[in-house]
Amino acid sequence: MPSIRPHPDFTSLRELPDSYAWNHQPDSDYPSSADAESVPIIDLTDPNAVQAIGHACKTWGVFQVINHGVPTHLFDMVESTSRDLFSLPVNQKLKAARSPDGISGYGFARISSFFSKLMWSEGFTIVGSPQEHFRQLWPHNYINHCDVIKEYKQEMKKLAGRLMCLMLGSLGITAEQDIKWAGPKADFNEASAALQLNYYPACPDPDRAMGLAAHTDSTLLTILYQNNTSGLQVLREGVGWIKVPPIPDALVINIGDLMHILSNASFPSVLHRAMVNRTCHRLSIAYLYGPSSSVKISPHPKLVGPSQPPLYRPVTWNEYLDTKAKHFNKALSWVRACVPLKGMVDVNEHNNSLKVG
Ligand SMILES: O=C(O)CCC(=O)C(=O)O
Repeated sequence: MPSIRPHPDFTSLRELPDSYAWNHQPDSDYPSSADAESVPIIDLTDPNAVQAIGHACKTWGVFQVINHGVPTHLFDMVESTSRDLFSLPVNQKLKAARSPDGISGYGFARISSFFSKLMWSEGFTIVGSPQEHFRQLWPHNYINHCDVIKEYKQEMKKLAGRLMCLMLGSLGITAEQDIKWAGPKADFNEASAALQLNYYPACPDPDRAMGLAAHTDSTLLTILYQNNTSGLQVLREGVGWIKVPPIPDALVINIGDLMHILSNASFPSVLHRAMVNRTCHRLSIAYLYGPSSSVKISPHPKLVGPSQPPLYRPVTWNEYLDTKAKHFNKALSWVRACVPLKGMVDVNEHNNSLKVG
């Protein structure tokens, strides 16, 4: 992964360098019918939230949640830590650079190696404690920033456990009875996660640039916070790219590849990308949530039967990440257990054939 080569100082560029110029034509990406479609917004205090979530997961693979219980001040704090981080001088940020075979630290988008053009963004990945890296970045002030990240991750973990119960509940699966790895309290306490901070500077030629290329997440689910600048788009089957506008205090929830497997393809993992903006920079913070390392994810037995064979073989998160690192958006087809029955469509394969990169 080309994580060490620094980006130029984005703020000094008046033109888009050729290495950042993508060949896409954004206008043709938006069919007029896209205007009528918008990603569902679900109020978690609504008594019908389970049904609404089930419907959104099946038909979109993405939705926004409001009234989720995460305190607003935490978004302000994590946004402020991210802003402080990305506004450091490049040489300072490089002290916490992701190592060539590592995951944590500062660098280009990790999917960069699959594309010939560069993405107009910087990222910082946190797995476990960020203390060692943060100490390099802010020798005198790292503890406050570590505390913010710790608190944010704790809140996200609680919300992710709750969302798991709601999503699975919509499929008739009860965490307490049907998912051993949900733990004795059925709160998915042993789950693993990474936090991905993304920064998209303002760009002199946004129509030709790409913030983060189209991809699905390798997670069970992802909880995305975006600041008040738009940029996120999801691919809607048969329609095209749909913008996901920022809503104050809302969080975007994406279905990831592992949930697609666990649901035996009932839930599509959503293809998404981030575009950039001429005047405003954008920040997003993705909580990437998956099972603990020993758990094998496979289609749930309740969703398998004579007319519904298991479509995927069991995989751990690490095995799947290795497959994704080799095959990127085709990784799901590498863990296929059998050919789909006549008439069944694998939405993910269909998405991949529509638009990747
Ligand atoms: O910035 C965004 O809106 C998308 C971020 C994302 O897809 C990711 O971090 O994987």
